[in-house]
Amino acid sequence: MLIRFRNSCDPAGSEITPESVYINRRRFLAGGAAAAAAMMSGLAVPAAAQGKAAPLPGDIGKSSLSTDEVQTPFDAVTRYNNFYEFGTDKEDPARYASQLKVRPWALTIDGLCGKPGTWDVDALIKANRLEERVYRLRCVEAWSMVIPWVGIPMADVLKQAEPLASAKYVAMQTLLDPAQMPGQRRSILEWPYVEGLRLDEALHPLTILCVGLYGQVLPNQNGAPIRLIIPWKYGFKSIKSIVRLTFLETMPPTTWNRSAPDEYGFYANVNPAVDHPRWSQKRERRIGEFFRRDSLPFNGYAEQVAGLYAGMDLVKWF
Ligand SMILES: Nc1nc2c(c(=O)[nH]1)N[C@H]1C(S)=C(S)[C@@H](COP(=O)(O)O)O[C@H]1N2
Ligand SMILES: [Mo]
Repeated sequence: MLIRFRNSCDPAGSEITPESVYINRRRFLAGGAAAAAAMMSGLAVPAAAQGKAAPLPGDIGKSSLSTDEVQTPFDAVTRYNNFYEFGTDKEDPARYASQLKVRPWALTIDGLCGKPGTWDVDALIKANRLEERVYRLRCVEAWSMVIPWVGIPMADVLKQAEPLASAKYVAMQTLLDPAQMPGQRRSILEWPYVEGLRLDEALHPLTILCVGLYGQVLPNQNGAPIRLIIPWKYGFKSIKSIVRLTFLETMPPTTWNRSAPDEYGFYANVNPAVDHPRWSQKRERRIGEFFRRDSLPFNGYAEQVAGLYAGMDLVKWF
């Protein structure tokens, strides 16, 4: 039997309305009490359920880079996910990611730098200043959320490794462990999931390594214990459960670009003027809302980041 795998962060034809209806119906059925119970339960703090979680430090700073838009409810943020290592359905990560052992966790930083090394993520959390960053995240599938992420500016972490002048890019890699990640037993994508940024994008003050959300330790389905959040690019750039960051001189390969180069470029900046070959990017649905809204260049962060791309043809470099 030939199954056409929908080879993408890809809305099925019927996808966009049903998604938000799904969330709304679930929330309606669940009711406030059940939703609150879910928040208090292990789903909210999967690492704690393993008995090893270092709770986030209490003094999480607020950031002037946060949006004051309405935040997407916690249950949508943690039950409607893309994390193909745990399956391709939006509910799969919440269902299966709790089996991932996220502590202790080693993050290696290597390549073109003066101080390569391996850091324990909890030590990294302790040693750095955490900030809450309320950012929009816009999926290439034309939906978006507003999430109070908690993270460390990526620049703070990268600078500790002392990148050399020859370093122009940062390659990033998710854990490869098919025993823990059932999706990796299928060749849906080439594993491990890899992403990359130009070094100036990685060092930009908006870019964070995220370790929590809604003031809590990052749930496994959202990419525990440490994942990227880069809010002006489509969600697939924000790689989860990172084990390695490597400074390179040349542009690294990226998973979705490898999988479908005509559909997913290296830059993947949110650009409503460049349609995906199979659907429009002009509008998006904020999860939980009924009417679609216009998508904004750079996901609304143009003022901060457009300068990074001065002189580039962003239709060619999509
Ligand atoms: N390792 C890995 N990282 C990933 C993905 C994935 O499948 N595997 N999906 C990406 C996509 S398409 C999106 S939209 C975001 C979703 O993040 P969230 O589930 O925390 O909202 O994670 C991104 N990071
Ligand atoms: Mo996505």
